[in-house]
Amino acid sequence: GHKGKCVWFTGLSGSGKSSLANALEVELNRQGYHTMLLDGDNIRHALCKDLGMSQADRTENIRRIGEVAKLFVDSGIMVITAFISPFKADRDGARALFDEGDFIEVHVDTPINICEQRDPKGLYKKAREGKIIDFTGIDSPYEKPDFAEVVLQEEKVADSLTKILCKIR
Ligand code: GGZ
Repeated sequence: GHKGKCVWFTGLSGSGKSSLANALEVELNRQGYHTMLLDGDNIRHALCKDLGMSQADRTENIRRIGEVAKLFVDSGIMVITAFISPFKADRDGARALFDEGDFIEVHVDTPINICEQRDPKGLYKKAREGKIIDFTGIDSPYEKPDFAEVVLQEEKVADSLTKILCKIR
């Protein structure tokens, strides 16, 4: 394809955003799409390493990610972003940069108790102990989307990918 789009994952820490984003990238590559995955590794540790987890810093994080995604989309690349992006206004700000239909919001709607059970990095435990403050879902809010192009609720990865690919076409 020659037209880029942005697949914007949102959801709690441990919801499965990163795994799904990676699986989506593999599938899109298999289908011949040129992709760019924006995640903590290439954004939080690089372009946004000056930012923390306050509301203002998260807002600025998402603003920069939206602008970077827009640049790649304009060059014809399929962009996948995997950030909590907890604030509705910030996600809508990113959405506003794109043409209608080019921004696909994917809400990975895994309940917090499941995310906390998984706790792959032990962050929920630390947040409960007060060793991490401003943790999303514990003492920092997550604003669920009122409208997302795709809502995923603990489905098989293959089914999730099918739903997303449907919206890309
Ligand atoms: C939430 C935090 C926090 C706090 C560190 N709250 O699941 P992870 O570990 O690998 O991904 C989370 C990531 C959050 O960064 P984002 O850039 O996605 O957040 S935002 O979109 O709100 O800007 C989590 C880890 O960093 N982490 N501290 N306080 N998650």
